[in-house]
Amino acid sequence: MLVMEATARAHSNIALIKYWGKRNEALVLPYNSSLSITLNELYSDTTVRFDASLKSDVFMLNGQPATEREQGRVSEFLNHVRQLGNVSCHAAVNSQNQVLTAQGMASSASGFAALACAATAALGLQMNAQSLSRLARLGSGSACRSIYGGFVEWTKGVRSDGLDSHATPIACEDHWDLRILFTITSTSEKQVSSREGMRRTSNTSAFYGEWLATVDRDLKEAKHSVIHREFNRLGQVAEANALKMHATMLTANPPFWYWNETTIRVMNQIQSLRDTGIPAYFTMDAGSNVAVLCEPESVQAVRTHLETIPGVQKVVECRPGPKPTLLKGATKV
Ligand code: 2P0
Repeated sequence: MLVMEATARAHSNIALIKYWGKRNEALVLPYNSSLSITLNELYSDTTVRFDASLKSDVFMLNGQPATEREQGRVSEFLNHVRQLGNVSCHAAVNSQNQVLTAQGMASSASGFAALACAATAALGLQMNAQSLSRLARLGSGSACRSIYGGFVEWTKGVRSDGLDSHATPIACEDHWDLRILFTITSTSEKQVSSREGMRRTSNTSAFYGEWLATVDRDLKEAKHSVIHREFNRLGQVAEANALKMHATMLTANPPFWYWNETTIRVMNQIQSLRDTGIPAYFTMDAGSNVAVLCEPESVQAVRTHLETIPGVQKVVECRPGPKPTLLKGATKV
């Protein structure tokens, strides 16, 4: 009986310039380029076992059978890998997240990046990072950025086949000791998936055109700030870009938002902290949790402050993190 197995760890990422909207849903091709930091403390460990005796794909997430929708997404992704490896057998996928699933903490980014690495390693496929990034993108857009460590850009590309839509590293994780304080305001599942949110926004928001008209400028500013380690410049453009993305949701039809009362309290408090001379900036993805950016010298003060805000459940401190690693190589039995 043929069994091919591998385990990989991939880290999640937080976008400073957001990916929001797809020009091609099937190939997960974005309307705009984006920029992120890979995160050391938030990751997924995924084992993939291709096994000729399996009658269908099986996906276990955090020790539980995944939902039908999640199973479907994983199977669809495995079809791409099977095609690349020219194999037809089913696979058992076992994934453990050190990320809160489906609450704007990009569990799909680390999840699909780890799945791409483990599944291709299990089949012994030789993939360079760029091909892995393109493959991970087919599972979830933000996953293409998690194929690299440190500071990463996802270039949207212009081709209809998506060959030029992949991530590229712009600075390694040791380039800049930034801190990202993940501030958990809720652990319940969000009502509008980011997939549906992007679709609704790009189809109906009058502000979406303005988003697309200004996001390249934001990206250029963010990239310059990362390369030259200009913290206030980076914080300002990241915060403004996040608010602009959320403004497109407020103006969608029907409108929607991911924030809760605590999200807004955290935003207010970060602005007040800045007024007292402590530099810190916020960003939020498609969820109610807030990622607060700060420098090492102020991290303790910012963290202590965040922990006193009513409704804040937990603060997880991250730094720029590494690229994926193969924890266990392919075995053939
Ligand atoms: C990002 N987000 O750049 C943006 C900002 C949410 C807000 O990527 O539909 O799970 O699987 O490609 O990657 C979340 O969306 O979406 C996301 P799909 P994904 O991080």
